[in-house]
Amino acid sequence: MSNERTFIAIKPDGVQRGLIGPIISRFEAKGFQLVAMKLVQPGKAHLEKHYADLATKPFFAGLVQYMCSGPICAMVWEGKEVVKTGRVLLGATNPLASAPGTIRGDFAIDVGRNVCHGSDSVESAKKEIALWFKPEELMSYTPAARSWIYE
Ligand code: DAT
Ligand code: MG
Repeated sequence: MSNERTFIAIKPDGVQRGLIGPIISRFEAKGFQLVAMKLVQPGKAHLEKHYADLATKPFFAGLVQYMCSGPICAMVWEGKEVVKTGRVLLGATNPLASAPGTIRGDFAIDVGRNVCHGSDSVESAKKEIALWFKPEELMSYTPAARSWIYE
């Protein structure tokens, strides 16, 4: 199915460091399709909900504080296996362990400043998209290059 969707976010450090363009470029160049995008600073309660699975971790409070520290570029990308492949484009959670050529591998050093977020399963992508976007903010369109990307 080429209509799988994932939630990708450029975190406050990525926005402040001018990495919105380079990060979007990698998803575009791969052939994935942008279906929603906005710059938002949604606040503590929203970020606690987004990272609810990590609530018991010792780094949770610091993580939420960092995510609240500036605007986030929230996006939805669509394409065949985009959830799994999106995370490959991002690289390992700890940037020091991320392969060169990945976003975190090329642009980050500390795990607490790893510039981007990507959903880890189709199920969590659905939850995250519903948390960050209203249905009418998600675009449905056929990209002109579609038949040059998919056989
Ligand atoms: P990912 O963002 O790769 O899905 P995750 O969901 O396990 O990783 O964790 C969410 C974020 O929390 C991660 O991007 C950075 C932060 N984080 C994870 N593990 C951490 C740790 N051991 N120390 C500090 N921050 C951590
Ligand atoms: Mg995660």
